[in-house]
Amino acid sequence: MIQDKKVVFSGVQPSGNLTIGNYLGAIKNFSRFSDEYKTFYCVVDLHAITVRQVPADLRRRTYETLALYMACGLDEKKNTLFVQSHVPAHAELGWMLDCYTMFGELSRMTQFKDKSQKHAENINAGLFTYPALMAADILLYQTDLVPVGIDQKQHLELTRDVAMRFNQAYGDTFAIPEGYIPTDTMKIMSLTEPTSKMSKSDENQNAVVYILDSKDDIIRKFKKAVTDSEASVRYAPEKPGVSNLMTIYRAFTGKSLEDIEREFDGKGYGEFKLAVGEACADGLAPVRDEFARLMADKAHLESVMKAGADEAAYYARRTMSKVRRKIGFVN
Ligand code: AQP
Repeated sequence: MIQDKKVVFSGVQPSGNLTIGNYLGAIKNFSRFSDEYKTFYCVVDLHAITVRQVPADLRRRTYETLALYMACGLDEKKNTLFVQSHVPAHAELGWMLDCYTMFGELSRMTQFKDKSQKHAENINAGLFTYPALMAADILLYQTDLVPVGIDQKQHLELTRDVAMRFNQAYGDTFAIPEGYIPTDTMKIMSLTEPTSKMSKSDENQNAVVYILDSKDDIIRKFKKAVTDSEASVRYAPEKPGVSNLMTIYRAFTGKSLEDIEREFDGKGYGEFKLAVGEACADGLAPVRDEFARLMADKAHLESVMKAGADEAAYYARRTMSKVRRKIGFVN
């Protein structure tokens, strides 16, 4: 709680071009909190370097992720928009929380297991302790609510455990955050392997729809999406490809699953996939236009980053002085 408002915090890694999974699972929901909550939305660049990044790409994507936040409706006057590495308290609290997070807990994180398989040549300590840094991101701002996709649920539960452990040892220090996981779009799946999550770092470009893809590319990717041989538009666990496309269509049109089944009753997958592609491309068109406008004014993006970091640092300092005192560091 800050002043009399509850606090929302969330972040996205500038580790690739953002996908409609990032959009529907996270960013699209951010702006609904702007009026009633004190909101902190962060570009989590420290997290991104747990996987090797090309420096110039990381820098460009950091600007792009901030611009996308704004293009998706986050007004910089109503939300604190900033870059994680601009507020050193994240790394500082991250280290401290490393010391209150157990090896066994971190070993159970499925994202660590997945990413260490995917990046077998670079299983670094940061990849392993990533959840303690994420806990620091959230706990620094006395966060009440964290809007994320379902893949982050396990990290969020660990954040709560670490906060409770710390509070138990030293008395009330951190607010205990809750997740806000959208029921309809909590996990958008890959278009080519619909039993795996759609991820921005997927090497198969056809598996992923990026927020900034052109209309033609979006339609082409949906046309190629893996479905099944039954040729009926029906939502069912044994039809992961079709169910995923229905989820995406529902998110962009607001239609119910029953309406969608009726709409495509007796029609082939070709027509259905084209409709999904068009709805998605049309839904994203305003975001793409606004993004282009924002990216043309880098100085403005830099002033937003700077003001956001100043504001975030102010709140972070309040938590850090409490934490330092409780741990026993000399002031
Ligand atoms: N497919 C998805 N469906 C719903 N939500 C998703 N999110 C990610 N993918 C999906 C949500 O987007 C937010 C930001 O994610 P992140 O950048 O912190 O990293 P991530 O979860 O690891 O996302 P990616 O796209 O899979 O990135 P890479 O490939 O770099 O690992 C989070 O709220 C996440 O839940």
